[in-house]
Amino acid sequence: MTQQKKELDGNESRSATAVAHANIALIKYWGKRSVDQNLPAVGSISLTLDSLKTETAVRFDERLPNDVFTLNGQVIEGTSLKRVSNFLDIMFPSQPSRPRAEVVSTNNFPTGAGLASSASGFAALALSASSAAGKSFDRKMLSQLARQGSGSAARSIYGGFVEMQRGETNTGSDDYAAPIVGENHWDLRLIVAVTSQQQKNVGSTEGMNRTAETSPFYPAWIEAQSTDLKEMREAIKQKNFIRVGELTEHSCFKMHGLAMSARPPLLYWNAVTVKIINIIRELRTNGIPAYVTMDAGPQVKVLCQPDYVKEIKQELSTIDGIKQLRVCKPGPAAALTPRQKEEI
Ligand code: 2P0
Repeated sequence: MTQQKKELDGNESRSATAVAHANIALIKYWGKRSVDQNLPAVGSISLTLDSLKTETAVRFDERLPNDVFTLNGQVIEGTSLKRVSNFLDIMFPSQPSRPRAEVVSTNNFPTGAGLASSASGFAALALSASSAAGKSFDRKMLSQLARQGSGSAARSIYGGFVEMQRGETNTGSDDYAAPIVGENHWDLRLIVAVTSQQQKNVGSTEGMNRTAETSPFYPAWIEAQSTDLKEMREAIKQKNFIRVGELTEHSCFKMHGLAMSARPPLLYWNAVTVKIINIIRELRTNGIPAYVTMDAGPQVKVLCQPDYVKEIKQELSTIDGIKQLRVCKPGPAAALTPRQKEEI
């Protein structure tokens, strides 16, 4: 994104296509210090995944009367379209009647089901839309932009292990992600067990806000985060698998305990989620190092080393109700595709 491009003006149409990969938080983000600006109340650390991705093509066209958003071949309207339109508005702050856009997006995994589709989605949109609009944004600016679409999307701008920092300013000028180590630093695996393809009942934003307003544990969650982040950063750099695994589970169960303590409580798991958690704990007592993490949905992601994948998959295959198992490796940063500058 260092290349200078002419910004969109006049009667023209410009397009760009980008791919971004989902990321899974090892140290979780939950809670906002500003809802309006989507500023996280805590930092977070994630791993970008190679095989869960979103490809998004954006075409700005002065002749379009409205934005059009297609996701996985379906035209999307209502709140999701509004979220995309609001995001595009941010890119034209001095232009109240910005050119409308056609946004065509494809996820190669279930959408809105706790598999970080908004992370890869808004990261791909930030990159494709800014490129199509001729804006020369560096990675830091892209991360800030993606964050305004979805907090976790700030991390999907980068590959490998990534840290999102909680800023201090009112504007969010210091709320952005940065890489800790790239995707080639450490050959780990994350086995994603899909237990439900359904969209979650309570979205992350609503869940976070409810938690912040009603959980008696929320101040303690905020307080402890910097220690978790520091320990995880060090464990990743040292490639200390057991430490990374323990910290991953600690942050995950702490986040879910926090969410369960909201009023009304948030419970993102189903019976299969719990079965998987128990199987992994059992495997560990039998000497197989593996650790679970769950997000705002019932899917379980199992962190392990490559040598144990076969054995863990075999154990998981004994559980009824797992719809899909996907083995992911550390993945790359968001990137424009070769079709990036299709002029219509
Ligand atoms: C995370 N999650 O760190 C945490 C853990 C889910 C559980 O970030 O409101 O879609 O759009 O900023 O990024 C999912 O929430 O939330 C999320 P918004 P987002 O990955």
